[in-house]
Amino acid sequence: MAQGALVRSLVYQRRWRLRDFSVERAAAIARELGCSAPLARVLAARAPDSPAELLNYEISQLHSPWELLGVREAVLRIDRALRQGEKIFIQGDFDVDGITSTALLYKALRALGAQGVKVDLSDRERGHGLSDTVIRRLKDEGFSLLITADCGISEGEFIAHLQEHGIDVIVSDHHHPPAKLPPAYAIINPKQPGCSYPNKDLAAVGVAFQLVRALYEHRGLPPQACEEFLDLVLLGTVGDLVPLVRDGHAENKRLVAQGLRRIAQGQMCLGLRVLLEKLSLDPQRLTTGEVSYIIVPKLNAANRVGDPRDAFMLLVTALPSKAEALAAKLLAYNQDRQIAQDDLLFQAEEQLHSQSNWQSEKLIFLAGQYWNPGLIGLVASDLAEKYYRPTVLVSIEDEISRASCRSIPGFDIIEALERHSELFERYGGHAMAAGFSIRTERLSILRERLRAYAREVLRDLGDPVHELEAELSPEEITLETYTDLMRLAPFGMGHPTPRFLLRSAKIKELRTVGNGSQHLKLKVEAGGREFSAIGFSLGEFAYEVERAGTVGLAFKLGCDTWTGRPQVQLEIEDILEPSA
Ligand SMILES: [Mn+2]
Repeated sequence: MAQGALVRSLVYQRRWRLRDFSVERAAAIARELGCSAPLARVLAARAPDSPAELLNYEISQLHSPWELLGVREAVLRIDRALRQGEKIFIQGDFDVDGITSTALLYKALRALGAQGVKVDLSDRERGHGLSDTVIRRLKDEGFSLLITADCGISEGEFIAHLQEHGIDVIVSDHHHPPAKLPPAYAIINPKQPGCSYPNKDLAAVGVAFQLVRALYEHRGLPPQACEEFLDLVLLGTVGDLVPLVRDGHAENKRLVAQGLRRIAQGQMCLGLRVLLEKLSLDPQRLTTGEVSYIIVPKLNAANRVGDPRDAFMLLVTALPSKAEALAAKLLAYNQDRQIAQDDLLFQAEEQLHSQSNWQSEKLIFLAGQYWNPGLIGLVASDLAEKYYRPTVLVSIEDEISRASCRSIPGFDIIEALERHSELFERYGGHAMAAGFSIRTERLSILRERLRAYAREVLRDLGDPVHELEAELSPEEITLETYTDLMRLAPFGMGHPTPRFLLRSAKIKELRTVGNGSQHLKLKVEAGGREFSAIGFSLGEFAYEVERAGTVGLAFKLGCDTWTGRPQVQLEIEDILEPSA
């Protein structure tokens, strides 16, 4: 299998491609950094021009917050508000990025002595961002400064109105800016035109963190003073699915690594400590996988089936009894969420399979009366992954319906929506995930237009192609290689755990293990060596694998500590045709 060539899975509808990288560059990296050949191959593929960047966690290497356009105006305005004792209002979004940004700004302003800081979180009924109710409250209660967190960039009208009434607005956001920016006092958004901040992928909590770093510096506080907020930065950054690494730039990964380091040292907010305890997660070994699959869903369950303020309060409370009660509440919300999500997924698939041409359409578009707007995004994700199609799920309501969209690589969903912007009441989001509200009578025209556009853009869409990072020879499959590769951790969005190719392995022993025989446990032989391997969720393919005899393996390198003595283990992702 040459670089770039495709090989087929023997058990799934998937194709695999061996990633391109320069062999010479990999050799040079191994020499320069004194690392193993396998690690050098991964670095040559992911960051050929800045390999050391991926191994660097120094917090001092974060970009200067002053590079954010608008941050100077914002800092001076907040400083004035603090000195004059103005009432400050924070409007935050309701998801985990929104509540962590809001909690971060709230805690920082309080730490700087602000007295009358008040917070509002959007909810699904009112939609993201500002609302008439909030605006009335700001005027009635005499607020003179509003700071947004993870919202605001698309709210020109509200913001114009506030500015006219003498309330200054500072927008801190990271969503895709509209063509016409809001007339705010200051806008901080790395994606806005003219902003030279190099990391365009900051989560909103990263934007809030940089704003606070600049504010602290301006007020003469030591830089370390901001580090207490890194637990929040970790949660929001992982929770919002922003890439940890892009084009060799790794600021988000650095923020996440620092958050994990602080938590491992026991430094985190009380609410998170209590939640970790309830979930039996060990702070010293916390991984990004646990954050995204275990912790974030609990914090988000509050906005999906309960009240997002419960999740926010958990992150800011200093009272142990309150933290206990709130964490318990989040776990209960999460159970409700799980049941309701399964039910909605079932309904959605039933509708999909009843559509006459569903298999040939390139975009899934489903709509149901009063589907829970808090769950349509999750189910859209499930469907987009399962059917490998961009997916739009609409909750049909009387006049205005709401929808969530999830996409696949090669189809920029926010761009697709933008082409029909005249149809929407509101819309916003990113390339892979977006949402909109629309007059219900326009749904059918939108469906036809989006499908037509998808047919064009995704004309050649085949089975998904997955990437193999590099090949490993049997001699390279060792504990030392595993340890060296772990220098790349933490892994996550845009920076996955490397997956390798072993060209040809002979199945020596095979059995199914786990509840319902869902996993495969194997002994394989390659190059005269024997390795143990585990294939999670591959149990149902035991017969095919045994019959194949000799196979190729797509795998991650793992470490088995079960016997007490750590041993290298192949974590099999897929069983491939053997390749020469
Ligand atoms: Mn966000």
